[in-house]
Formats: sequence, C-alpha cells, structure tokens
Amino acid sequence: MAAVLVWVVTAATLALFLSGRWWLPEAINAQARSWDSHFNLTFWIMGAVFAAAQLALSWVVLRYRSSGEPVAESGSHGNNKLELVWMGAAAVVFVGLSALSTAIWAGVHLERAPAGAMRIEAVAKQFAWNFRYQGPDGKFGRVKPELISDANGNPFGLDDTDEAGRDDITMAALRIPAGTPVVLEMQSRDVLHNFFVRELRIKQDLVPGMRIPLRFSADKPGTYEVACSELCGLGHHQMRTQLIVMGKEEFQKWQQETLQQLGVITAPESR
Ligand SMILES: [Cu+2]
Repeated sequence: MAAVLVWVVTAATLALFLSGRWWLPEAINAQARSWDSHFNLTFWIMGAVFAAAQLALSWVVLRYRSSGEPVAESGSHGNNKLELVWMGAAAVVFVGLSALSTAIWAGVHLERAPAGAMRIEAVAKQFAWNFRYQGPDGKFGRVKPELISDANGNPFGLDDTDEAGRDDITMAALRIPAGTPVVLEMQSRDVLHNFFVRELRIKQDLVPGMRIPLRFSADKPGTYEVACSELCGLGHHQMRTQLIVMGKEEFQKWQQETLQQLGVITAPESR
C-alpha cells in the first residue's frame, strides 16, 4: 500500500511539471534564455534523481514489507561504498551546476555595457517608480535634493535653471526600444527596493545612497510588469509599474511626441 502511494505521489509530481501548464513566462532576452536553459538542465537532472530515489524507496518498501514473521536479528549495517558514491555524485552535480551558472550571472551583472547603450535613470521611493531619459542633448540635467517634490511632479528634483535638464523626459513607466542595450542607473530615495521583471529573469536591489547600474536589453516588444520585490513598507504591494518594450521606430515617435509636449521641439505641422 505504502509503495503504491509513493508511485502515485511521484507520478503526480512529475506529471504536474511535465505538463508545462504552470511554467515561467516567456523570456525576452538572450540572458533570460540562458537562465532558462540552465534552469531546465538543473530541473531535468534533479527530476531524474527524484524519480530514481522514489522508485528505489518503493522497491525497498515492497521488498522488506512485513510478512507477519518476527524480524530477524541481523539487520543492515549500511553500505559505506554506496554512501560515498551517491554523496560524491551529489557534490559533483551541485558544484558543477553552480559553476556553470556563474558565467551567466557574471554576464548579467559584471559585463560592461556597449558604448552606444541608452542611459536611463530610475528612482524608487515608497511606493512608486520614476524613470528619466536624457533628451536629444545626451545629458542628464542637474538635480537638487531640495527640489524633489512629488506633489509638483518633480520626483527627481530637476533644476529648471539648468539648460541640460530642459529636454529630460521623466515617466512613471519604463519605455525602451527593442534590441537596444540599456543601462538603468538605479537609486532609492528611502529604503531598499528591488527592480524585478519576470520576463527578463532579473532582480536587482536598489540601495539608498548607491547608484547601481543594471544592464539589459529586451528583444520582444510588449508590456511587462515591473514589481518591487523587496518588502519596503505598507504600500509595497502597490509598488509596480510597466516595462514597455517598443519597436525602434515606435519608440522614436513616442520620444518626439513627448519632447513636443514638453515644448522642447516643435511639431513638424506647426512650423
Ligand atoms: Cu517594495
């Protein structure tokens, strides 16, 4: 009976995973796809070990089930050789898989951004995200902490008197052109927050007092959720925004239109 129960639980667990019904959302860049293939490799190895261990367990349960006779005195003293083999194998698999994943991690967190990467500033605070783009001048305008005011729509504390800041676009959602490398320079105004996009397979903390660059690109246009994944206070559950990946031309159009609204450039029709 116990052996049958082990089979049923094993089969149900494997079926749940093999069905692919409850799985990760689609990966939208090369690094995310590397994480997925590493995850799948780990998963298949562990799945095979799991199935083998459960089969062995049910075999032992069946083989040594009670026959109603008193148990013999001798018993089992284990098998040192076997124990060494499976502990060694587990260590090799564990260390090997960790070593393999290091290269992907280093690519995500340590690799330098290419020269033409688009710089975007991100500021997190309880409980919202804000993003700032350099305008056509390619520079971020000066900011002053004393000018920061959410009520006045100035979450970055942009200084009006600085020419370089006139064309800066600030937004509550993160828009990026598809296939373009981005460096998101992240800061927190208060406590720890975390930038998390499931489809990028990225999680990066924002630490007060630090400016942390996060390099990535996304190759599939669409709208994805950015959720703060560091418990940051009572409103943490509301701290979400969107990553909007746009076609390159669509992004340029959006940028032009926004600059027109800001009065930085004139609309072509009104010239
Ligand atoms: Cu949060």
